[in-house]
Amino acid sequence: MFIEAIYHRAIQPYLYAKDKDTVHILLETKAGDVDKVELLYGDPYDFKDDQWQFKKLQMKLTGSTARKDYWGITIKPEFRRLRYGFRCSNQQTSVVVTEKGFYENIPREIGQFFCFPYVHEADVFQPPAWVKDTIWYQVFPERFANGDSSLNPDGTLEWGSGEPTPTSFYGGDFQGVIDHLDYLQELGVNGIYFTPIFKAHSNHKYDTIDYFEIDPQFGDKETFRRLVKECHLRGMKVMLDAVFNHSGFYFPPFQDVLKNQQESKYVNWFYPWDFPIQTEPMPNYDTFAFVSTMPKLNTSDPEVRNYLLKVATYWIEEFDIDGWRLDVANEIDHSFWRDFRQVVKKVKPEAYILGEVWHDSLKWLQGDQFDAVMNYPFTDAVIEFFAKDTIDCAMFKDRVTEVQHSYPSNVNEVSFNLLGSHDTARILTLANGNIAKVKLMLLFQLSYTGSPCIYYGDEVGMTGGEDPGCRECMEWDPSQQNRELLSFVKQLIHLRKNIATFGNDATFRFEQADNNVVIYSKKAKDTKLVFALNNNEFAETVNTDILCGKEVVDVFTGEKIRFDGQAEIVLAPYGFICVQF
Ligand code: ARE
Repeated sequence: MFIEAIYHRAIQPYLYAKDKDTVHILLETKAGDVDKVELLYGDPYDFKDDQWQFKKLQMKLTGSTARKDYWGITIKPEFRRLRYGFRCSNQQTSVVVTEKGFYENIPREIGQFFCFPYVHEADVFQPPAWVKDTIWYQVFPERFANGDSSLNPDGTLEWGSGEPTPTSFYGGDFQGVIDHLDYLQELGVNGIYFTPIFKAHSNHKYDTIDYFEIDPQFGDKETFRRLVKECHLRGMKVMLDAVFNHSGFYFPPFQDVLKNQQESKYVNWFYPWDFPIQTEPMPNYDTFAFVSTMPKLNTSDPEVRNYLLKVATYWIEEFDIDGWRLDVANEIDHSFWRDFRQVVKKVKPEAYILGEVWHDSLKWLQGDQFDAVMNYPFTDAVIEFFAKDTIDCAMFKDRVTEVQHSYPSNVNEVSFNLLGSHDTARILTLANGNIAKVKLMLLFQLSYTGSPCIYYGDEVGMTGGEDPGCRECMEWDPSQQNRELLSFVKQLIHLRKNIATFGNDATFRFEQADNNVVIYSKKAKDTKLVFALNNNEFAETVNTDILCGKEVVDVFTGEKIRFDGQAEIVLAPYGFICVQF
């Protein structure tokens, strides 16, 4: 047995309280090395004749990759206290795994064992429950719909004309969004994520001029208030984009620094390297990337902190927004985000705090900062397997399994699972125009654990390359839309909303992944879904014993199917099936 590959530590995601009564425990072993893992657990003070009274429970194999097996278990400690260890066994041997070492036999000293001292409800990470039932739709306001041409900026182009450039304007505005809320309601989405809407210079508004004003090209505060109200009337949540890592070039405090240099009262709002401040040939101050028009804000400065925290609460208190997406969240200090969470949750305990972090983000998901992050590792795995065929299905399974086991389930259930955004090429373009592949991606996204997000226009088959190509005007001409894809997306959203197991009320696990066919299951108390997705341009017949002897219902067709003997599923090219039993 490769005991050097056995890993557990009494911190998340290996140990955490799922709720006030329930503890989740995870152990890793080398793939295929261990056949059985037993949890040895009990109350740290429960002794009889000097013997610790512990119980045993067999752990479940919750996932496997080429490198690791993941073993999980859920327990409810009777007195909220817990000491525990593991016994790992295979054909040749068994070993007892404790915090203080590996043993042949169970050690007598309680201090050897891992410890969850006491399960306090106050310590449980409780993201807003409504997010588990939310299907998001991302709107880039400048490109969604032009509802009030009187607001058009100078040089506004005809809707949908030409290729978008970093400086083009097409006049998208709030009225345009309001005019299309019925479309979004019919689509079935119940949350809208808006990229920045505050007064700014560019068409993307990530270069803020005034954090307390709506950009005039989108409308005014009253129109925005109406927009939020209309969304709420339709059961849709509203999330805005907080650009706190940097301001725009024309942000008055930065302009003051340019004018008064080190004499400026705002000099500490930024990170000047030396004076005079200059933007060319290279900025001599911190910026986002190396973009001189995006000076980095010093979020450790008390004045900046107070200013930004006021922004955070203002848009909640005055307009009742439901969440914040945090731009370049990973480059702002953690202490600022802890304060941010405090003030936001104080004014709206159910607000959703979503960080833009493209990499491992556990540091921000300890319950003291973000509720979730934009799950780009999920995005990358789905795109690389289904769209680009740059990884095989075993690698796809491994990548998704690793992401799934990198975070507590409380986090996974509200993870913002996207296939693309305003920063990435569109999924149909990445799939080389293959609609069938796009359908497989959407099916996987909308049946996976978390809170899925649809990027505007993907549902009607819009194409577009990297930024700014992915920011074309929304296609509203039905004759130019892929209406068949649109009805498929509506069907998926309907299934996710009406079959709890399709969404978060179920345990996800991969069952098989070979020959470019992925089979996974979603298990709930009294029902189970099995999905098989064929990412081949040819038909594939797959055997899967998971369905042997089962009578199932195809959730897409309603057809009853009985699998006698060895279950065989014939999948059409890029075909899929989802059965319930
Ligand atoms: C403009 C041009 C781009 C050019 C860029 C850099 O349009 O073509 O590449 O300048 O000079 C906003 C605008 C962009 C604009 C940018 C800079 O929307 O159009 O780009 O400002 O002026 C990283 C960051 C991530 C960031 C992306 C863009 O980690 O936070 O880069 N995303 C946010 C927003 C953007 C926004 C900004 C930040 C700035 O979502 O829309 O850009 O406020 C890998 C890495 C990621 C990296 C990602 C994308 O996956 O892991 O860290 O994200 O690639 O590059």
